[in-house]
Amino acid sequence: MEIPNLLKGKLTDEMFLRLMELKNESVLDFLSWVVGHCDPESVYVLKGTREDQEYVKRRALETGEEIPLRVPGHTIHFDKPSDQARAREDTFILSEPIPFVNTKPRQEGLNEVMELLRGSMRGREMFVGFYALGPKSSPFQILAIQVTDSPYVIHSENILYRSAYDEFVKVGGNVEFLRFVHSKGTGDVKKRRIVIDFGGTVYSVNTTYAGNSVGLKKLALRLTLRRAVNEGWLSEHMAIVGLEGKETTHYVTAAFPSGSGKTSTSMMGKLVSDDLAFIRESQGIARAVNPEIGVFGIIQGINKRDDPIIWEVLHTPGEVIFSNVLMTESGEVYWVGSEEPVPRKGINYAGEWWPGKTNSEGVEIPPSHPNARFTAPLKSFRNADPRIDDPRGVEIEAMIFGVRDYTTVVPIAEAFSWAHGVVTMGASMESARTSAVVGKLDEMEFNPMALLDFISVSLGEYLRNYLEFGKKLRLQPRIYGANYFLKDMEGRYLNSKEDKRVWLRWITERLEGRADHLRTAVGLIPTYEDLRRLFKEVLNKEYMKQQYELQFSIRLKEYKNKYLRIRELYSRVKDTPREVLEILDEQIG
Ligand code: SPV
Ligand code: MN
Repeated sequence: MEIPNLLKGKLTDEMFLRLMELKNESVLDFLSWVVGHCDPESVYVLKGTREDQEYVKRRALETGEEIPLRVPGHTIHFDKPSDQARAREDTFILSEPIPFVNTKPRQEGLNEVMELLRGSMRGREMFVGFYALGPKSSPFQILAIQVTDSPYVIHSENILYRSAYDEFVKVGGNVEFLRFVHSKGTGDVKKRRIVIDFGGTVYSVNTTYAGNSVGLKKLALRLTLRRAVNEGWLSEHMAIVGLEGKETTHYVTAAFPSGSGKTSTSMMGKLVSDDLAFIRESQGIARAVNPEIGVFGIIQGINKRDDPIIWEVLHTPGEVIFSNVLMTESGEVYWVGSEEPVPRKGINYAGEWWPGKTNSEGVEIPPSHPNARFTAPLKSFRNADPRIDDPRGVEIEAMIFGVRDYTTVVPIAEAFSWAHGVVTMGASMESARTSAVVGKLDEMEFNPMALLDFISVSLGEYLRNYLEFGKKLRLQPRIYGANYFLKDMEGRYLNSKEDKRVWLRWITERLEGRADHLRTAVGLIPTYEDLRRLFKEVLNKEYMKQQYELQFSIRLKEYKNKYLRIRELYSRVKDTPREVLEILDEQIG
């Protein structure tokens, strides 16, 4: 094995040895190519040791990408004002056209991003990180390499993913791995590009927002989703949470569009995952793992009363990166919805901030961006499940599909069957847009399984795989549709934030055969008697018949229109499985 001179010239002796130890030609080829094309000043190869982690953090501070805060271990990072969320318009999958997906012809997309990446790391240090998605040495494991000129990005990767240099060494030359190339570039957001090549590489340039730059998160999801569809498993945008039952813990998955209650749901039980899940069939059982080991969560609205666990993480010494919140002179942070006094001045993503400050269009700048976030390791959360690294995964008994829907969907309902749930709850999700993506707020969007932004195959193929996956299972998870956002005719929310505890308890009791149901046209709903009991037991609240009727009357006209819209969409997707249309037809009635 030989390291090409171009690459060798950027390495210290120690880094040279680290690369040699891998005994892997394809890693060397890949890195030589990046170095040749992006031209960094030097290359730091991470083994994932404590010293490496400390070095990256130090570099993040030295380059100014992170600023230390008052609480030890806490830092803050700012993205550009127009780089605060997932950038749909600038994200391309290189392939033939796929319905609902932003695609570009391969050569055109590659040419464009290569041009933007050429020399983009000049004068900067390049980091090379080795990671695993999923528990190491497990059947779920997928290896990946992140290359970036941003210490903030590699710091985030270190918090969010399992370091796996040792796995690369163990598997040696034959190892397959995903590749992520990121460069801050010139920082010109107008030239932001995120380009997904099914050859196994994702390129990202002129952006730092973690959803666009931290490769192993949503960029990897496009690659793993496609692989899952080809191999017969599921790679999903779902939390995994353990609900305590009478005798055992019941693990459930929860898919919600960003900003619609997924993280808070995952705090209401034992936390395995707050965002992503790999689900495989083993001996007839659906088993799930978290590809990640950290949380990149929305911070707006987190307060001590509603989110005590997250609150604690955000106020305890330990590793936390805040992004795009307000920082005060004394190194404190403030975010909207924290129920703390608003500081009179500070620094935020748009520079100096004071109450009433407006941008160039005269629009008031909030102290923290609505998509401001925190990055923290799972192990900091006191509800972290001890089975996070279980190589077999946890057995999934139920799947929740939740929407942000003001007009139609009942707070909680159980599907008649796996296929009914997959089609009428998962594949039929429509949800109001939130700040997690660039675009007009509150517009209703079709968002099947909360992953339309990440889908990388035809929806028909994706659903075929889903339905077939269920057929392999001896114990099919029950499926639930949830909606925490239903409003009455006057536009008032019909539920409070904490009510979701009751819906989760109902699911738990259903799984244990302790709660009853009422059969409706759209699914099985709780009875008034059970909910009255559960509201008392869980929240110590009275629950009135009238509330129940407002929340659980089936709005048939709205439902029918919803399913007509959904059917129309699927009838335009050429490879929609016939079963999907049949189930929708039956639902429309
Ligand atoms: C989400 O918005 O769903 C996230 C953050 O998990 S991002 O990485 O931007 O997708
Ligand atoms: Mn997400």
